[in-house]
Amino acid sequence: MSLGLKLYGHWVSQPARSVLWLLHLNNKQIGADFEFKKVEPMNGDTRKSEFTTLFPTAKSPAIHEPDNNDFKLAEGSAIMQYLCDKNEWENWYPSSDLQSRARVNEYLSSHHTTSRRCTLKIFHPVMMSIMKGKKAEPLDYKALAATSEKEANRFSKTWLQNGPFVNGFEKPTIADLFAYTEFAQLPQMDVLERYEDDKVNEWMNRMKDLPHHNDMHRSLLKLTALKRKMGV
Ligand SMILES: N[C@@H](CCC(=O)N[C@@H](CS)C(=O)NCC(=O)O)C(=O)O
Repeated sequence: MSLGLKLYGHWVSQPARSVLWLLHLNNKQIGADFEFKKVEPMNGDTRKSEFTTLFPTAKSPAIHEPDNNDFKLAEGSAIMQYLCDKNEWENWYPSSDLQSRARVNEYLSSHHTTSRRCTLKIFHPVMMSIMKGKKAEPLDYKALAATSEKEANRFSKTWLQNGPFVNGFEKPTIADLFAYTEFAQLPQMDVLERYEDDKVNEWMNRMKDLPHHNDMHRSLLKLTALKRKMGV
């Protein structure tokens, strides 16, 4: 039986977790409402031809709706925008108020050159060190923590000054789901205990209270347990 929607991704991937969280927050369950197809970026799965023929961007997350004109879409933010529009999840991505929608888009447009640096500059070296195990060069965690503080501080000054959620919203939107997986992973992986910027910590606490938070981050915490065991 086709469930209509196939989501390709991995639980450790930040944008994949944001998409999975959005689906769960809207009562969409794996196996009941959509199919979750695990792709392991570290094994090069996203560069294999079975994946790239469907998704030439060679990155996950990506979705496929075989019964809907064989629709295929990659890029976490584009997927979240599409799912919200299609399912009328107005509270996560406003459609009737153009200015509210534009404020969500404003954050999403900046994400890859700002918050995403948490993954590129900090998460990736930690991940590589877990993968190399004993052969890994010791990481400079002090420097990684300092970089994390810099990114969090910039995020706070740009996006958390005008309200409890990103860009002045009273309730979380897909912008928060997208940003959270970037910033939360650093304390989750022991890069630092908490951020110096209280606005960031308070925002993270509000996000932690959302349903399904712990389920969405279970794999990352398992990875941290492995990292601790290996002493890297
Ligand atoms: N801009 C993309 C980034 C996606 C991305 O970086 N995906 C990683 C996993 S987190 C990936 O598939 N990497 C595989 C590779 O680079 O070969 C998005 O926001 O969805």
